[in-house]
Amino acid sequence: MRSVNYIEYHGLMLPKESHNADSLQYFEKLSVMDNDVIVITYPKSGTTWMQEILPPLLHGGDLTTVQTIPNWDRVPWMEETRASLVMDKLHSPRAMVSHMPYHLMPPTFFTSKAKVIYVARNPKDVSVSSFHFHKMASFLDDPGSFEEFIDKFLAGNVFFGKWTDHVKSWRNPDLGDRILYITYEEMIQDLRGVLERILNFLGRQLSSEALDCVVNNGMFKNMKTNSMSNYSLVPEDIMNSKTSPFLRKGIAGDWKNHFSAELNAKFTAVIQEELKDTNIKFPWDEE
Ligand code: PPS
Repeated sequence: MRSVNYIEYHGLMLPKESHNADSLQYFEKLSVMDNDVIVITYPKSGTTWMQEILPPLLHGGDLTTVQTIPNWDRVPWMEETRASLVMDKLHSPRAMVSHMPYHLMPPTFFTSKAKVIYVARNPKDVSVSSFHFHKMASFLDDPGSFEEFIDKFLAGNVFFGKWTDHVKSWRNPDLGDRILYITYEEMIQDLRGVLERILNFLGRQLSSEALDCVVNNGMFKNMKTNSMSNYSLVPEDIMNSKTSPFLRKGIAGDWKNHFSAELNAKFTAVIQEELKDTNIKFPWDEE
């Protein structure tokens, strides 16, 4: 909390660049609607990817908003400063994203029937992606060395706190069948299959041709060239893509290029310990 770059919200560090008292008050008072679709992610887990694929899935395959509206206004973060400016402009059903843990969601979320898509990613790859993001984003603390950053990550001294707390909070049984759990790794392996699961969960259909277009548009190499999704609209003094592009590698397993054997053992032990009293299992557990 000591850094000038963050404000504290219920014990979480949030970047001042995109969060303030007004945006958090807006978040708390937000009227969540029954047909809203909310994507929940711990940062660096596939948020931007979902901002790319959800609008055409919800709107008959139409790619117009993906080609004309920046991702942060197209599928806004509920807690960020842009939310109050764009929320009323969203087409129904609205799609929005949030990095918040379950217990901090606004009161109307709990009384609504809004559906939730939770995207998880191997925390080792999340930490690598976050490390590079901290280097390129001037509004975040300098990450220090990779090893130093991993210590902060494991301790939860990073924006939105500990990865394990986030994952655990969203396993709340009260969510019932309102929530669909997917992983970044499944999207890498079989994007079409994941999109079909999402359509099924949302009770929607798309023609095979329209789905092909959504898949194609959501491919990493195509998102890289979409100025509405690659953060090139952000001034270089805020996000310096020469240091590291926002859409950096877009792969699963890049952690293997960053972790020593010792660091890997330490990381695995901490995560396992913090999840040991849960029944949460992930495809990367055996790696
Ligand atoms: S943020 O800052 O929380 O919104 O970041 P987020 O969008 O959640 O995560 C950024 C990482 O997601 C990768 N990404 C993709 N990977 C594969 N395919 C597609 N289409 C795609 N879109 C975004 C992005 O490259 C970041 O991961 P890294 O590992 O840094 O490349």
